[in-house]
Amino acid sequence: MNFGDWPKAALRIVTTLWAAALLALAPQVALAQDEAADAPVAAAETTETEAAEAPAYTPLGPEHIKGVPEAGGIDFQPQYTDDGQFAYKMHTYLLVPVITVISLFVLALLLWVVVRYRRKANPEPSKTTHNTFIEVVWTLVPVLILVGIAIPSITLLARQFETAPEDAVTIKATGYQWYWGYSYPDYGEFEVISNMLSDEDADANGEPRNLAVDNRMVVPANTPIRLQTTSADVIHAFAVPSLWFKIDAVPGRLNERLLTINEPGIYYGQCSELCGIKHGFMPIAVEALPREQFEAWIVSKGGTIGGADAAAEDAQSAADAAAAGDAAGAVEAETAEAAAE
Ligand SMILES: [Cu+2]
Repeated sequence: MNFGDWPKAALRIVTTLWAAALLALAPQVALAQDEAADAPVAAAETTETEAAEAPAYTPLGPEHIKGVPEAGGIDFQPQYTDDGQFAYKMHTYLLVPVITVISLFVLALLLWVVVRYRRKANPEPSKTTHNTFIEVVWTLVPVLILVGIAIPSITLLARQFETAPEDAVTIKATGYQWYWGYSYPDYGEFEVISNMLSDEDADANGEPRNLAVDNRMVVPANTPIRLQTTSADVIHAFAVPSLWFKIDAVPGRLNERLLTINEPGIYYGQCSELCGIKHGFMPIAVEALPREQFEAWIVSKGGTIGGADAAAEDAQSAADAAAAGDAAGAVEAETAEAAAE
């Protein structure tokens, strides 16, 4: 038996079990989206006052470009999410050194065998066929290496599937042939359509060609985002390398992942599923802003701040009150509170 096979098979089984466990947890993710959409739009007055107070929105200039490919680059782009930084460290400080050491070690063994045991230098070949010690070593060491890689690898996998917290901002990216639409169900019913700029317009903006767009996907920085993707026609994929993010946009299906961007800036990505003749011309530009400026942008697009949330909360507390309407319910609630304290 090839010594490398069974540890690999074991790793594959472990990984498969993990994936199955994660899939079993997945349905919770799909339920989160409807709450905000069901809530009636209310509190228009507060929105108007807030709009008056909020600073006006101005798009970030090219000096804020952070996630962008460079000519001749061979490494990952700098990472601006915790998962990206974790993955980058695993790649740089674990995988690359392990790969390098193993490759050099195998190369050295080959060279040694070729030189030392060539026919001229070794006319009488040894008849040895077994060496228990060496066989144990060459089985155990690869197993330990694979386990050492599996631990951070499975950790990363699990982190990437973490469910967004309840107060995350929901943003839905819809792929169209061949542009993106971004809707913000927490802030009213509006969709921003994002088309690629021509080379001249991108150049005039100081932005890279084939990546600059007319309307960016504006998001809050340092805030958990429940990013959902779907498609109106064929399969697209929403991918932004510097945010460690790639998720398919499939017609009739809603995919969801948690995204938290660590700092304000502009991050470019591209559709990453061959989707037709202009597949290469539907870039993604994410603009992460501090919270107030993000809300100013929402207002500038005709969205409502807090309206849907507040209404949902009202509905929730009304439902709670109804449930706890009878005296027994009230006593139970009090007991529960006391227990919690
Ligand atoms: Cu596409």
